[in-house]
Amino acid sequence: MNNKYKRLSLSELCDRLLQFQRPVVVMHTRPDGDAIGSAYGLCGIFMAMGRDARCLCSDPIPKRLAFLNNEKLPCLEPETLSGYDYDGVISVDIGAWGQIGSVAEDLSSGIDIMIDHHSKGEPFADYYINKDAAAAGEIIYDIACEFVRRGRMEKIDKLTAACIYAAISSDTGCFKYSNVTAKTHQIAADLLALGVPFVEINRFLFDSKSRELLNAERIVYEKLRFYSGGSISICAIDNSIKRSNNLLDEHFSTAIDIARSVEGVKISMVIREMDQNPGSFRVSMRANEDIDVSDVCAHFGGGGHLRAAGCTIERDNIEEVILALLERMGVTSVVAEQ
Ligand SMILES: [Mn+2]
Repeated sequence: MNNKYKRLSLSELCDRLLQFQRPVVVMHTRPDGDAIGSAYGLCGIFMAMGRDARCLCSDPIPKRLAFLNNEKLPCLEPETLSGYDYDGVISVDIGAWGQIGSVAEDLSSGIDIMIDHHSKGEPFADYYINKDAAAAGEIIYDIACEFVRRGRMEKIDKLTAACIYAAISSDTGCFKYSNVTAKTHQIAADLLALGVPFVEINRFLFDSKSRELLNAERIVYEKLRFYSGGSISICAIDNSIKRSNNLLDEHFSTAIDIARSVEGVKISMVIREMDQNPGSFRVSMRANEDIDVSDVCAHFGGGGHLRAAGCTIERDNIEEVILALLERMGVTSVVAEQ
């Protein structure tokens, strides 16, 4: 790892956080439940300590996850950042500078502290990275506990607890992925004891579908292709499919779960052309076994975890993206199987 930046212990991290009165907490582009829940959770902690904190994201919060947003934990619009008076920037759930997105240019003094749980990636600020944490939300919980222990806040309020719970539940697929540890469940138990409305949160996260999402899933079932004796599944969604069905990228959020759910599949991929950026394809990859998919993604400039990773690939069309990925993975027959 780059030693230009300092690795912080949890205690040092908390010392540093206390230096901020009006921090901005930035999350990655295309924010997921962990990014949003962790950022809101950290803002909630700052607010509980009498500070003023704001979340920031280059992309809008998806409608599906909007239930985590509310008046108490306000989000800055990217275009208002330059006029906003802040005294520090903390990134959560961001493993690489490139994942900050367009707001990176407006962050004049860069990032002060990086809080993350991804196993690969270059620190771009003094950092606290816990690779054993199933979600950035687990780290936010540890931070909250440290401040309670120090008497900086009385307890974790219900809203902050809900955000942290949602972050963890989101990144663990409702506590069923391989990243879950005994500690994950212990934290969840602590949060439940604080009165977190886990039924509602998990229903919003996993069991609630808009008509658009349902329509997108129908397309995913139709489009799913298989390679390498059925061990690789790929769903490719370009802008023409989205346009002709009146759908956006965010509606395909469950495509990867469908792709990975098929019997015999070891590696699943969803490739989506970006709504605003034709020719740019976002790849999500999952392994059902201990196969390092982050390696393949790293080759294309992305990264992530052993069994869950992503990258962005620029090509003329989506078929070329598929070919590039299959080639990198050493798949010899690039004809989709029936
Ligand atoms: Mn995460």
